Amino acid sequence: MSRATLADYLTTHTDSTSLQQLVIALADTSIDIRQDLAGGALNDILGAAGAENVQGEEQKKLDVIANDRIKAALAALPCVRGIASEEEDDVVPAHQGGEFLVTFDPLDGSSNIDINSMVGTIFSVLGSNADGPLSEQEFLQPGRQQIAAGYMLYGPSVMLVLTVKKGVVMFTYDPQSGQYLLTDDQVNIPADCKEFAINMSNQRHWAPAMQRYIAELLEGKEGPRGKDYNMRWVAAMVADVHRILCRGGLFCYPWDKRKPEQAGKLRLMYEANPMGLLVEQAGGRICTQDGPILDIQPEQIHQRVPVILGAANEVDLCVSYHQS
Ligand code: AFP
Repeated sequence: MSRATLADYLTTHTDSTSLQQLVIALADTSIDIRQDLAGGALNDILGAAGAENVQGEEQKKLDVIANDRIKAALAALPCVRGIASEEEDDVVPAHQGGEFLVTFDPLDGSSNIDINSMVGTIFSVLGSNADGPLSEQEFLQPGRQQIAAGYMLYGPSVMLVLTVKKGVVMFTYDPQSGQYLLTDDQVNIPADCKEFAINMSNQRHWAPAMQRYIAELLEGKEGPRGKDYNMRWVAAMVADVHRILCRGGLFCYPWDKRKPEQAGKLRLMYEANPMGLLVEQAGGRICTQDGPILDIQPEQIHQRVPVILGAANEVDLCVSYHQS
């Protein structure tokens, strides 16, 4: 069976050759990161890098390696005006005449590296027609303005999941041909589900509305929802969202009263917005307790946000509990 390559898909779904080049460059870099991961301890990629990122989180060796690889690949493209990464303190200029800004989380779920479990790279592409020196301000666009978004998931197989705002498609890396081949062009998140993902160890710290919503799911058939729910938690948003794109479900990383001044754990520009575009393009929903994430006007590049995403009816119900 002959399958479309990533290049084939891009040629037929976007007129912008520079966007095509950008996505291909990210795809090529993911193959290098996959090589780093495949060797594990043999490649000396496990453990901490010995530094913290701007958000005070310990950087793993592979966070730094993946960040450097992606930064170098994007900086080589004249269409890229600037980049912002979860692992960089500030936005990084590339080419003044470039039309794209790229934000990325080079290695989401990095606590999974040392246990040989799933991790991924998440990216978002924004436009810019500014000239002069690059500023953080240019990046602060609501998620709905993204031009493209996606992720590469390093699991038993390596997958690239993409939206150029024409639905969501999944490619699987074929080591024999060295190509990403189209394996799913019907990605759809059903409006209802029977599976949720949340870090239950934080339950006592959530807002009362979130506690009520999850408690009702846990009551199963005997409770107000009248059905049993299953639970999963990979500790890598990229893998949890991938499962939801494959078989439906709900994912939450809610506000937590231990750090009331911190909106949530996940980053708006590197995680929530790109995943949000994918989820909405697949027919799902992504919100905070107050409303759609893709409408949020970002205030700063490393901003955090509470996240409720996946099956539309579940997201709506969860949000309604917060509003009532
Ligand atoms: P790291 O990349 O720093 O490991 O964080 C991953 C993440 O931001 C997100 O991908 C997970 O859903 C979440 O953290 C897991 O958080 P817990 O530590 O609460 O399991």
